Amino acid sequence: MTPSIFEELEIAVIEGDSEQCEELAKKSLDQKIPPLDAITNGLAKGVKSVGDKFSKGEVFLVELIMAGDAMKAGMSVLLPEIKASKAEMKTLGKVMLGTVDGDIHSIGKDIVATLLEAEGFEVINIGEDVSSEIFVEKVKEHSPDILGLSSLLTATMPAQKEVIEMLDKAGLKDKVKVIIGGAPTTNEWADEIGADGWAGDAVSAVELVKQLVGGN
Ligand code: B12
Repeated sequence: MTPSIFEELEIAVIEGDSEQCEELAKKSLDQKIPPLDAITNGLAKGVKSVGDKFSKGEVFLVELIMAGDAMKAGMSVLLPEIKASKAEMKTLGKVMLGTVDGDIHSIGKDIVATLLEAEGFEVINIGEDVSSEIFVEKVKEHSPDILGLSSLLTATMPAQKEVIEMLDKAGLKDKVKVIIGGAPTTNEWADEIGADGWAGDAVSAVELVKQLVGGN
């Protein structure tokens, strides 16, 4: 049986083949597959599979890096399409997103950023490995309605807590709603550190942001 386009995307990520990922992403668009489906059911499955193998010691870091790059290559084709498909201009609110100190994982955060933009939010993506001090400075500078903190490493989750504490000390905690996410984080962790919300994927993140902005 020939593999589906989703399986092909998954395999291309597992093989760390960036060029193939780009080609297949274009092919999926030609086949009128919704770009978010190609990401979720294809690229993300591949990257998850490599991550699982990495944690069991079955693949090396170089394979993890190649899988991450391949996923990003596919996303470079698909994310602009998500934005373009919802070109309607309306600003529902301002959301600032960043990955916390010591953590360079960007893929999940960037998907959240794109979906929020597509839904009509103004998004300020301040990147990865952002120190807690910079988060506070940027909140002062841009006054976002929502601040989203991404963390993919258990070792960097405490930085989410630190940002919230520093916002509190700076008298900004009541001025911005803080949401958190990233694979190792949970709703319980969000409660524990005093975050205003948690979401496990980009679609729920959009729902959460809408809810929080609506409740302002
Ligand atoms: C790709 C990847 C990398 C790439 C990152 C490339 C990039 N530019 O992002 C590279 C190779 C650089 C990398 C490096 C490392 N990685 Co890595 N990596 C991964 C991998 C395979 C996939 C992550 C990913 O992109 N997933 C796909 C996206 C779509 O999912 P997501 O990130 O979870 O995001 C979704 C949700 O979580 C949520 N979300 C995400 N952020 C936010 C934010 C908010 C506000 C909200 C509401 C929601 C939200 O929505 C997103 C979309 O649906 C994971 C394995 C895994 N299963 O997660 C390991 C993993 C995260 N890495 C791991 C490790 C250990 C490392 C390294 C330490 C390896 C090393 N020895 O050097 C380094 C760390 C470097 C650093 N200082 O950060 C471990 C972490 C273990 C742990 N619990 O601490 C994992 C789990 C692999 C494993 N099983 O061991 N990694």
